[in-house]
Amino acid sequence: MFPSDFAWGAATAAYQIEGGWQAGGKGPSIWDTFCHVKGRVFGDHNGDVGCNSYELWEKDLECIRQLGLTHYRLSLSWARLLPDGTTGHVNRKGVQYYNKVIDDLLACSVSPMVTLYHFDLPQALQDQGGWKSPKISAMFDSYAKFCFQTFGDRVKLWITINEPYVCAKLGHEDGIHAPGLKEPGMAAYLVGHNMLRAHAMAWHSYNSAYRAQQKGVVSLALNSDWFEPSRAGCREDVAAAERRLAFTLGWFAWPVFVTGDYPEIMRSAIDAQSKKLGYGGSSRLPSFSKDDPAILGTADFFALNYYTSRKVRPGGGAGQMSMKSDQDAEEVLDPSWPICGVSWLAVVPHGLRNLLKYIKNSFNNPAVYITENGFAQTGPLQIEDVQRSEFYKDAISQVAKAIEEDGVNVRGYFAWSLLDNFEWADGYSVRFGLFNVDFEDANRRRTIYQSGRDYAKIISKQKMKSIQT
Ligand code: GBH
Repeated sequence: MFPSDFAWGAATAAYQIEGGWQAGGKGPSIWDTFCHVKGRVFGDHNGDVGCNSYELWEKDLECIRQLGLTHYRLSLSWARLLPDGTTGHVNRKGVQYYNKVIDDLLACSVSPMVTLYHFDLPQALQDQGGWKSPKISAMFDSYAKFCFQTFGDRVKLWITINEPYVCAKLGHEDGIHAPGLKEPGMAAYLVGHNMLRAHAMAWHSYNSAYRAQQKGVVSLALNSDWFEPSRAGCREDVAAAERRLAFTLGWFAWPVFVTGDYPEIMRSAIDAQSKKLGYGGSSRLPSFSKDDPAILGTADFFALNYYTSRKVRPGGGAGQMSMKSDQDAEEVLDPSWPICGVSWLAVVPHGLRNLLKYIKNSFNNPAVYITENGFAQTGPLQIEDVQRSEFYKDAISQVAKAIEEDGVNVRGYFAWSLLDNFEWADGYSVRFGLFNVDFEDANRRRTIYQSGRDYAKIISKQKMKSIQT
């Protein structure tokens, strides 16, 4: 049984849907720069136009209403609001755009959940060192305060940073996301560190200056797969799966929810590997100092993005300076976990329930919002997307079990995504939407998928139940 005030939502992110990359005074972001270099993104696709939500917001609102969502998760484009990244110059048209989105949602009784940062750093700040620079945390804090001040009278659910793991690792270790840096085993830890500082500063700002009046809640959205030992009960594999989880979820959740510092497993593994490789410098995993904001306790709820699961055993990246080598954990595909759609997404519904149970037990039983969960389509367009319907049905029934049988305090579920959109390195070749978007059509026509209709049915059934009881 879902609580009567359960949030039934869908999510998007600014760069993936808005387009209007230069419209109305917007400054460039690192994703604009990244996509405009050939050979980086599938088919050299980019988000210049995207779903054109900058001009077609009202079409998105129709989709939201058609699904019967109680909540909509969107992100703000930092460079649309503050073109050079600083509050020295505020772009009024950007403020107007988001004001309209927020006001329209509220007029339709849909609550906004707003992410301040979903991968799209203003290029002007990248030019000053980006997330590797110690200056970035204070800059993010100013931006966050500006947003709380401007929109916080109406927005009550805030996410500071979406998936610091992905920004750090894919953007600075693998180089497959903007800003496209490949500095394995080094930059990602520094970026993660600065993201934690930035998040904590913004939370403290909200807590001391806005919370009393605005009465909202603030967290950061953490992605994690569920990890299981490759050979059940094999001690080495169990330990490898634990390390893999610590390096993904623990990296950020441990400091914020448990100790104020990184998991011990992570610290000792990185130190040991540094020694082995004869790396003489100071630890590659930075330490928090007295001058840093307190990290512990800087989340009012747990925001989880879950997509898939992996089996794990020791090994991988041997002898290299890399996160994989630090973890000594290799992922193995389980043949019984079907992969359909995008290559990385093995469908493992029970992984969601296990992860929720793990979060309850490891992080002191927090209120949890599943801020993303979804399934992709590739190849020929299928509007009757039976597999995705099944995916959502199974995922939601796992959430119900987590609530009823495991006592996890799940407060909401957001499908990724409302619309087919720019899927980062995969461009438009991977479709995550509950609505199809025709990217050949100048009007970017939206058409509901069968999975969208089925999600709408689930929501309306749950709303009826909550009225009856
Ligand atoms: C989310 O990340 C993002 O928040 C969202 O913007 C995105 O659209 C959505 O997922 C769907 O991808 O290609 O083998 O290197 C989820 C975490 C981590 C999942 C990176 C895909 C790529 C694996 N993602 N992973 S690989």
